[in-house]
Amino acid sequence: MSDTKARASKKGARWATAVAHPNIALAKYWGKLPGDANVPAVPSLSVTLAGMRTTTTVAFDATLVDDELVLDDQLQAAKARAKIRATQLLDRVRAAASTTSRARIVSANDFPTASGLASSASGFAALALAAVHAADLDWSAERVADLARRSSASAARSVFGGFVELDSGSEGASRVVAGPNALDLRVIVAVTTEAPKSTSSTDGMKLTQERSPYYAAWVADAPEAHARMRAALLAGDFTRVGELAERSALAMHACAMAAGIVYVTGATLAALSEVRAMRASGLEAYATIDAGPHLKCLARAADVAAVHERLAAVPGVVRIIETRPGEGARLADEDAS
Ligand code: 2P0
Repeated sequence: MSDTKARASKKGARWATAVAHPNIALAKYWGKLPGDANVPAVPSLSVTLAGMRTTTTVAFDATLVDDELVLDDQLQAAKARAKIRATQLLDRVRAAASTTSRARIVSANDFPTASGLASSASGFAALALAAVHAADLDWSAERVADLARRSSASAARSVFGGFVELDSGSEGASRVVAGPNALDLRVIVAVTTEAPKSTSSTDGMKLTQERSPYYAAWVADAPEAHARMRAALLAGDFTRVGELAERSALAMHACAMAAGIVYVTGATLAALSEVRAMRASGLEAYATIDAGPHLKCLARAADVAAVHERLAAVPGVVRIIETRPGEGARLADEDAS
């Protein structure tokens, strides 16, 4: 269905359903600029991952006295972090649409929520797109991404498909760098737990900024690391992208660890060792790790089966998810996948 037709058919209905995928940063962001606009302190470059998805419906309803958020079948308490952030996003949409209606949000992930698999990225990207359409606002993807970024910075990147960058600086804008087929890349996720993580990204970043003796060095290094990643990606250089991605992840974690923030577990480190053993044995794979204990392995399409088998055998790895570069956020009735 075309965008125009989708909007026309929803006119007056005041609800919309959107789907979005998580993304993982190949060049990481960690830390925020001062102020309350939620702008990253460093630029980042990510890949949006088909193979995991969030589906979110927003329905404005004038009879509701408060917004409601049902996340993975659980009604969230008024004080829950996700509920507060969702209401803040809806407040921005209500202001733009000149409405006071509260909304019911029903959101579901087909992968572990809040455990470092970027569920807040896909969650707020899907929420932003669904809310904007439910309110009948005719916004560009860039404006939807700006809305999503204010709730969770990495969510701006999930609005777009393929390889996406998110700026630091006053604007915190995001854009596509290259389409999903720009690089022969697959991402094999080694899930190490289904449980939520103990320290949120927001809190982990704040503590890192306050306490890490290496934070200034991280901020000084990251723009150049991002520029090198961008160049390697545009050159189609898988090896260089992999090397830079592993370096970025380890630099981020080293900086956070120096502040006492430890997201990795024994299983994460065992998986990292296995990825390095793969390389030593001629299987070219690289590791990246986000604000949680899972390991994401970067490999070429032809090597996915071999990487899957070796990661699945690592003690502490509970299951494997195979993903590939995918599309950005879209309305459910435009979803062909
Ligand atoms: C990233 N992460 O670039 C980095 C690397 C996790 C590790 O962005 O505070 O959900 O909600 O804006 O964007 C995760 O943090 O943080 C993240 P908030 P966000 O992908």
